Amino acid sequence: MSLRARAERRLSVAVLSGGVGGARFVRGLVDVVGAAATTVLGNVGDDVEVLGLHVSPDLDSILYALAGLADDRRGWGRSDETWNALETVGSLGAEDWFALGDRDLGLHLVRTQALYAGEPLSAVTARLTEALGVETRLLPATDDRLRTWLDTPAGSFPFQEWFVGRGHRDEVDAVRFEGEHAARPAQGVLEALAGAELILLAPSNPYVSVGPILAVRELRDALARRRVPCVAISPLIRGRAVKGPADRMLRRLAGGSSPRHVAGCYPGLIDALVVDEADVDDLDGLGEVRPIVTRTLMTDADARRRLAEAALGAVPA
Ligand code: FO1
Repeated sequence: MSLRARAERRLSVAVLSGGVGGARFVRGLVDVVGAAATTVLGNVGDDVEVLGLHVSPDLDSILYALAGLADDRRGWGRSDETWNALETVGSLGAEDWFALGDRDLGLHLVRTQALYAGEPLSAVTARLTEALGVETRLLPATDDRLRTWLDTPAGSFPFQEWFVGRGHRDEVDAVRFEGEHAARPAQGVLEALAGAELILLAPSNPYVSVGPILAVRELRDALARRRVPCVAISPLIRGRAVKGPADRMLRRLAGGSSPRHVAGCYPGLIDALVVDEADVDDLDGLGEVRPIVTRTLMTDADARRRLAEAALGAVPA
């Protein structure tokens, strides 16, 4: 079956995704298979409470990307943003290290109020998605509190304190997920995995973006029991991350940053790994994981679509 026919048949896809790279990839995927056929399972391990507001950066990166509201250059937050509220916060001597723009703030206000009133994160997310005209289903991996912590030589930090506050400068000795034992998949997550004809792991950091999603035990078990192909897209090219600390983390925690080290982050969970053309001579040690070689840098909409099509190619005709 050609890629076009596959897309026209609306192959149903579940994609596990972190923020920046994942959001770009999801845009390409939705272009190819359509919004109705796509369910995104988003990371909440880097959620943070700022100035009393609940911020879900990865869900928001995906939401803004699909709504056409994302700031593509910055990679997070909204385009056409202003920072008046943050300036006021700073001038009052309060916490301004985590930059919330004026437009972005509106969304955090609505989400926080709903959570405070007892609405689950998945329900608020569905409402926000609908209000922004996004047809793709976006589900947090869990409605329960799950927070990523990094153990470093300088101490242990919650994700955003390490990532933004300290500019992820500290090497990471271990990644932990507070709340992982109690976290249950959000409503719709297991059904999305069971109904998918293809499961994708977006080109996101395996440790701090996909890792917290897989820390939800029932979700991980469902993935391990899958009857459909699961394909990861490597976020690295020639062992280097396009953005962020994934390469340094892999070298320190896995002993290297080649395709086999990326695949090693997902033992028993993936059938294929999409790698960049530049890595074609570095495919040893993948074992049962089939390499799919293509250009992985998502420079524009065409490149995003081509990458999604390459991953879709893992489904037998
Ligand atoms: N990233 C930064 O590097 N600095 C910031 O001040 C910052 C603020 C911020 C506010 C809202 C939001 O949704 C994301 C924000 N991010 C910021 C991005 C975020 O820290 C990370 O990109 C993700 O958590 C990792 O996927």
